[in-house]
Formats: sequence, structure tokens, C-alpha cells
Amino acid sequence: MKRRSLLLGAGALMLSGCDRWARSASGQCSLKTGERLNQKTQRDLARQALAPEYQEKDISRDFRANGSTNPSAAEYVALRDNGFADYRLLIEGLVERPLSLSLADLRRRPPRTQITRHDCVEGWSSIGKWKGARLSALLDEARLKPEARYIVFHCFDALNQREDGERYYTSIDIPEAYHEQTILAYDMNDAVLTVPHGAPLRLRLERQLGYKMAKYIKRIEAVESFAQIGAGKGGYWEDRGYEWYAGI
Ligand SMILES: Nc1nc2c(c(=O)[nH]1)N[C@H]1C(S)=C(S)[C@@H](COP(=O)(O)O)O[C@H]1N2
Ligand SMILES: [Mo]
Repeated sequence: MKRRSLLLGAGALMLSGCDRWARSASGQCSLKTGERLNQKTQRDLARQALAPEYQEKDISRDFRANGSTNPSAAEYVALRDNGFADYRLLIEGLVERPLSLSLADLRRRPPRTQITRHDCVEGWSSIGKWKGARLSALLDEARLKPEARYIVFHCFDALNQREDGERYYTSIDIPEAYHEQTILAYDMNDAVLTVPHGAPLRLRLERQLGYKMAKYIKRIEAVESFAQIGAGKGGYWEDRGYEWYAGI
């Protein structure tokens, strides 16, 4: 029943001719209207169920750090050695208004705090408290274009620590990006995010495995397809055989 009404809702919008698909076929709606409706539709259809949240007392004393824990890329080291004062998060690609945000800018955006369990595909879990800017608000600010289907996170680190090594990256779809618990975290356990855990900024989304949660985020890119990025599977580990959707 629920699914049926969702489908009917999408159908009704399609008949109005202003959603992304109908618009590209008829070319009738103005970009602004089409974009607003498109984003609203995507939010409405988002998989909204929340991952479990925990209490302060549940926080792990020793939250493991995994994968890259101390990037050696020159660009990263220079930023780190200056306390990330010169760090700018870039939000670009299929957006009307590309953004370049300092950490202070990010701290002025709507925050969310959540205590959640992190599950790594390697078989360990830790509970931590995360605070960060809601990705949905940032994407609204940058104004996603109607053709945007995925959000790609490009990171500073190469897992082999070589300057020419392939940089870590991963991607999520628009509903995941708009989920309430999807944040760009700058604090962990009430302290500024440390280098081992992804300073200055790392992704938290709480219904997928750890490898989707990009640490050391340099740049966020809205794309229609990730076929041309890396080996085309949507992420560093995805290119090496891991599932693109790593639902827990
Ligand atoms: N940039 C970057 N992000 C990354 C990784 C990485 O190596 N580089 N490892 C991933 C994996 S496999 C896990 S389990 C988590 C680990 O996060 P943590 O170090 O805070 O525990 O980060 C994920 N994000
Ligand atoms: Mo992991």
C-alpha cells in the first residue's frame, strides 16, 4: 500500500511534466521549477528510516582507526601543519552554485549530532558520537542540477601513501545524501576530529558499512554517472570488488 502511494505520487509529478525525466523529454519546465520539484521528489522518496542511535554511556572507549590513518600527500600535510586554517571544502560538478567552504563556514551550517555504531566490513564495530553539517543543507545551498544522480567524495589520501597513488573516493545516491543522518563530521566524541579518524572532515552515514564513510574529504562532486571516475564502480574499494551499496 505504502509503495503504491509512493509510486502514485511519483506518477502525479511526472504528469505535471516538471520532474527530471518528463522535463528532458518535453523540455517545457523552467529550470528553477524543475529543480525544486526534482529535489523535493528525491527527498520525499528518500529511504528515511534512521539507523539506531545510542547513549553517551555506550560510546566505545577505544574507537578503532582503519584504512588511511595519516595521509602523506603533500597537499594534505601542508593543510594539517597549519591546523587546517586554509582548508576549503569544494562542492562542485552538477550544481548551479559551486561552494568553497572553510571549517568555520561549515560550523555555521545546520549541525546534527548522533551516537551511532560503525561497522567495518573486516568484522569490527565501534560506537562513537559525531557532530557535523547536514549534507542535505549544503546540497540545497549549492543547488543540485536536475541531472545529478550521485554525490562523489574525493579524498586527499592514497592508501599506498604514494604521491602518484590513486586517491580514496566513494559515492552515494541522492536519497542517501539527503538522509537525516548523513553529515560531514568535524567533531568526534565532543572533540575536534583527529587525523586518524579523518580530519578535518569525514562523511558519516549510518546505514552502510565503514568504507562508504570517506575520511579526509577534499572535494564533493555531483555527477550523473560515475562510469568515468576511477575504474567506474563508484569508489576505491568498489573498484576492487566491494558492493557499491553497502547496506548493513
Ligand atoms: N579517505 C579514506 N576514507 C576511508 C578509508 C580510507 O582508507 N581513506 N577507510 C574506510 C574504512 S574501510 C573504514 S572502516 C573507515 C574507518 O574510519 P575510522 O578510521 O574513523 O575508524 O573509514 C573509511 N573511510
Ligand atoms: Mo572498513
